[in-house]
Amino acid sequence: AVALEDLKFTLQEVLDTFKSCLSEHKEVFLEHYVAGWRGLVRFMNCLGSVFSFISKDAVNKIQILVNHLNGENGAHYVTIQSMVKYELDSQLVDLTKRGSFPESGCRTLLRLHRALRWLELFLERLQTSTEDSNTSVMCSEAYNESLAQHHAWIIRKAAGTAFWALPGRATFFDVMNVGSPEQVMAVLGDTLPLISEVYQVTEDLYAQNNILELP
Ligand code: 1PZ
Repeated sequence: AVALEDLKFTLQEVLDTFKSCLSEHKEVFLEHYVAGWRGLVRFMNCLGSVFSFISKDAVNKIQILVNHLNGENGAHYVTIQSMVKYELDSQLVDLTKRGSFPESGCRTLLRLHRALRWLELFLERLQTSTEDSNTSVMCSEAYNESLAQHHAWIIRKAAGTAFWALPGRATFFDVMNVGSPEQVMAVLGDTLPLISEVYQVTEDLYAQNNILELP
């Protein structure tokens, strides 16, 4: 029989992956970043099939980055910093309108990066929530403050509809599979600063290179 534990997701693992993203010189390892995203997608899949249109897009983007990592120029993709430098220096990025490079690492990662801001805002809300807090409300507030600004109307509608299918706080905590609500809070307290740091380092890098609005 398949051990249930192998199938079970635990948020702790995912959050630990984000911890290993940053090098001592504050570079972000793409391999770990992608692994973190894989875990988040697994988590999302545990929440129900309404979220599959969201996870499909995330999986697509993860795959594009993995292909870069495993491709012949993989050595340039070890960190987000080296990726940005390589792609910009070699003119492998569409800067103002979509064209020859719809799968550049820079534009692909930017989409996940923006979603990471959503995650940060959502987890912050979860951390300060109480038993009667509404996960759908927390989720859509976080979304409206972040990702929504980059999404067309039709996507915002679809996302908004999916949010209402989110399980309540207690179930949400169960799916996280890290233990009691107190333990969930402790894990969030440990990891939120790391996610924020990964987000901020990436944000600064993209800002310095003027690539925060890649098409
Ligand atoms: C727990 C509930 C999950 C809520 C997640 C909130 C994010 C909602 C995003 C809904 C959009 C999904 C449909 C795809 C949209 C794409 O058009 C955009 C832009 O990409 P482009 O078209 O430019 O190639 N894709 C994105 O914005 C990336 C979205 C990734 C979302 C990952 C969420 C991960 C959540 C982790 C759960 C803990």
